[in-house]
Amino acid sequence: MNNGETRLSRRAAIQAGGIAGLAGLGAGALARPGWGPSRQDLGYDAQSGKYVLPPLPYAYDALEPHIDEQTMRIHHDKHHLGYVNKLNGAMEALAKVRAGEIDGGLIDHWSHELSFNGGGHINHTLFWLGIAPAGEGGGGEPSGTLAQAINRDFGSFDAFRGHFKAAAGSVKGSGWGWLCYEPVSGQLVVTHMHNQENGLFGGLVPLLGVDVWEHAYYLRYQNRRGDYLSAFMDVVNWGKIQRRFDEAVA
Ligand code: MN3
Repeated sequence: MNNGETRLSRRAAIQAGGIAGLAGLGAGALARPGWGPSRQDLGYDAQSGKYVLPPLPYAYDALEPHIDEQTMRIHHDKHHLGYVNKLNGAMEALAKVRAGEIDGGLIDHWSHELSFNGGGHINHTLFWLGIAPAGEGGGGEPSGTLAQAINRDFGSFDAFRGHFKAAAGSVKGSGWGWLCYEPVSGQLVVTHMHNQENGLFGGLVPLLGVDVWEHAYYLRYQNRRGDYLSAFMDVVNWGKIQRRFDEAVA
């Protein structure tokens, strides 16, 4: 899966480009992995310099009956917006700390606010874009190189599906289940993360995430997290996940 030539040429370009090359790498890293064509779609408005709540790419009721309209409205418009607002607030507060306007002893508090709400914002953005209504890409099974990689690394799609659901289902409290690309070994891995931890900072490239905080399913599924996870698998947008995978291994 790894293309050593591409990696080498990219490294050579960075070395040749010096600081400009590093800046280019930063922009590339921001754009990975297939989150959308623009920063606006990723939840960042470069003009205002603020993180923003990206609109859903489908109607609130489009995932019925798998994920209900009321849950989608509350989850997107209230919960996700809360992460965005608190992420912007943390960035502003940290700037004030640097300017000496706020007690430097609050770095610990604002650093936690930054990582928690930053993770929450990115996780949710990936979540909304990783699912789709039936007939518009949602459901079914992956094909192409992603299917080959899943078969190679998990044995079969059914084995992956069981592993993914078990990892997400066994989160203690609130968190996320993830399918990720692990760039050191070049393998796909399934893992779970607690609260709003974000594997981007650990080098994992997230491909498919499922929110297992109770706000993501409790209205329709109550304590039956497994039923929610089965329904989630019926709305996965495998075409989008394939594009994220393509960019991760490029
Ligand atoms: Mn959530």
